[in-house]
Amino acid sequence: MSSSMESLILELHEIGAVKFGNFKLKSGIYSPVYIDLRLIVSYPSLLTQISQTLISSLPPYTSFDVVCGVPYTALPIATVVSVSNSIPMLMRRKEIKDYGTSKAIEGVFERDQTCLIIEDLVTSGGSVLETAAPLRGVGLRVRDAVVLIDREQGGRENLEENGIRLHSMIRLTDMVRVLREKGKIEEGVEANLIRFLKENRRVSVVPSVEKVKVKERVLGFKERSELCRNPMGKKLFEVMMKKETNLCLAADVGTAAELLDIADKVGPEICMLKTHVDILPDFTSDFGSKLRAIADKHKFLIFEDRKFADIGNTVTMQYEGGVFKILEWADIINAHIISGPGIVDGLKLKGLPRGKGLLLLAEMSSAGNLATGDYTAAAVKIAEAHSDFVMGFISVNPASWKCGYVYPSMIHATPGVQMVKGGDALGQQYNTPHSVITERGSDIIIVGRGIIKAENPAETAHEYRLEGWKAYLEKCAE
Ligand code: S5P
Repeated sequence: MSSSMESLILELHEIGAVKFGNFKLKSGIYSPVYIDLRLIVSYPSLLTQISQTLISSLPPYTSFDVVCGVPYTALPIATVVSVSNSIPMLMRRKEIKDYGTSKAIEGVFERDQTCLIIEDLVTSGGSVLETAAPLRGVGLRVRDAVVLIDREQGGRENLEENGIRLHSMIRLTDMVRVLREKGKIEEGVEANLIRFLKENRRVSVVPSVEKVKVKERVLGFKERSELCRNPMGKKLFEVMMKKETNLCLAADVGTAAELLDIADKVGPEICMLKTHVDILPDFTSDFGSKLRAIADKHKFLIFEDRKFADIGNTVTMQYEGGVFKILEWADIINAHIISGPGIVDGLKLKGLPRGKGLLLLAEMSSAGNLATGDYTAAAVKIAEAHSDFVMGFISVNPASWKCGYVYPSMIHATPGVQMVKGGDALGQQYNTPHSVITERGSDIIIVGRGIIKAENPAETAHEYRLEGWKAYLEKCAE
């Protein structure tokens, strides 16, 4: 360790930014060391020294166009870095207000520019991820984060898993060693800390989901797929881009034989085929493998519209067992949130290890349905907390959602779509592909009777596909 780094450590100790004792941390665990870097604003020369060393400690391969500090403690550090190196800075708002022009990210930038995140202290890396999410949400690239002190409790690994390299100036163990060598702390204190770090090696984080204001920016499927944490969501974005289709067929036909037949005919036009397997009188245990062969041939994903709604424990059995064994063959399933977040935990237990994805029913298309307002908002909250498994929503008008955000990594699939606005005799309500994608803010049109009752389903599916994709391109060009 260089002598300037040693003197920096001693100075931090001197001003009381590093304390030893027994402290309760944000995560609830007790730590023998407490680091409070908020004080450095009172020591301008120390702040300057930290800011200069942060930048000069970066390996030469790191390149960036802008810097952004993690609010709040790192904001002054980022400001000094920006001013003294003439690198433009961005600011992330912790709260996005529903009024005025406030945005998640303040400052001037261009999509595809690279942003370096600056942080004072990293434990799990959760705060860095919370700042990376909105930056990535507006199209910026985030590859590196630089931190003054790394507590060595999994931050490096958690960030690595999210595509961010962590560069730390000082590691906690080095800091404590220097303080012991300089006689500032007893040997026992150092041993105590090493034991604590061994026992608390990895503080886990639930990565936060990117959100941007509804009107802020429309990202394309390619950029959105990069933000996606659920592997099936990523795959769906990729299928849509490759095949240039955002059409899902709701294959509500009378028999399994008819379903397999229409799947083969319409397969080239769709990104996803939706089944209601419990309506098929001739269902046999090889249905899944037969449908899978057709899906592989035409490169579409299989979505079983099971609408799970029970408690977590029950849905694990419904998903995996019974006659249908949905887990074996369906790529994607959906669930109501009426029973609370436990349903997602249950389905995730079975589905996530096998790379599956879940759509939450945040809204419904039928007249008088109760999935509105606070209910929809609750679905969004649950999705946010499970962005590793929830890949998106069944929604009808996400552009009108009160929260005022869009989640670029989450896919919206909308049922109740026909070429002409209208409805059926049992409460179904239809909107056109164009209005669903452009005005209502959805990504995928789910079409059933509009295609299966047509004289030539394959030809009609082709027309829906062109309409849906044209609307998507129009939205991107806005
Ligand atoms: O709110 C909803 C949710 C779903 S998944 N409204 C719906 O209509 N669906 C499904 O979409 C429904 O179960 C059916 O399979 C399909 C719509 O079919 P269509 O014939 O009315 O296009």
